[in-house]
Amino acid sequence: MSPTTIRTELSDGVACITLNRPDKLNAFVPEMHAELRAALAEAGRNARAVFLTGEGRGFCAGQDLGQRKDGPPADLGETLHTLYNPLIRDIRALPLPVVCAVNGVAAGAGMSLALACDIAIAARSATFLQAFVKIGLAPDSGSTWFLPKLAGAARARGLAMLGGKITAQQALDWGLIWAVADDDKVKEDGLALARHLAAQPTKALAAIKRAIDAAATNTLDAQLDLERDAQRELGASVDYREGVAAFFAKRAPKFEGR
Ligand code: LHQ
Repeated sequence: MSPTTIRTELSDGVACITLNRPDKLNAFVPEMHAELRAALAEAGRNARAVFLTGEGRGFCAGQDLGQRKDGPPADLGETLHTLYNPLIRDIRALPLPVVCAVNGVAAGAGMSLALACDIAIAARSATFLQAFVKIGLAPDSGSTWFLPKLAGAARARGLAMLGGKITAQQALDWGLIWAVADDDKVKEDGLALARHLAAQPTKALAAIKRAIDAAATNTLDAQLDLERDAQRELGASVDYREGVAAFFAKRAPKFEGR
């Protein structure tokens, strides 16, 4: 059955995923979680990079609050446990680079989603906000982990406690994202980055992703061991052989992701 809350397309080794609830600034509903996770799993089988963006003027406004305003209070811990946390874990565990083009506002868990991606590029007019505190919540979906690591504790506290918007340029200056692009170029540029990555040594990219994540909690000793083990594996890869051969032949390498 085709998805209803996202659009997907596979081209040039890139799984392109577009969040597609533009009227709600692509806010999350359970179907979107399920469809997004299925698309990531599919990418893991068929693609060499993922490109994620939003339809319309927003990237993602976090949880769809319309689903939360009536009825008895939901167990939000359960929502995180069953929907958001698995999604963030899937992104980090996927052995492929995930590039996101933040085409507009990224709020609440929508901002967490952008932070969870490997490379985030944002439209000049995009904004980022930790909207949680404005509705009586604390940041989730990894934001309390990503923010202090990327931007430092002072900025993390300010963003989370004040809940104010920052611009794409500020997000760049604070180390939250990789680049800013003109609004009409952000998707094109993001897709070009994803296409570039899809033609790179996929196993090496996966090892880089794993190693940088592990560095967040490892000692230097443990990290040196991890680097040794990863390099041992990569040294036996087809792409390493190709990379070295291409270097000496003074030609561009043709990496196969093996
Ligand atoms: C929305 C939403 C939205 C529904 C805009 N829901 N309709 C996890 C565990 C479980 C539960 C709780 O949450 C979490 C994680 C979270 O993500 S908590 C944080 C949830 N998100 C927010 O609090 C953000 C709420 N949205 C906003 O503050 C603003 O909409 C932002 C700053 C994102 C954009 O502002 P504007 O550009 O001024 O747009 P707008 O407010 O006019 O929104 C456009 C439409 O989208 C509007 O609908 P309408 O029918 O009036 O045109 C909004 O109601 C709708 N929308 N966010 N999260």
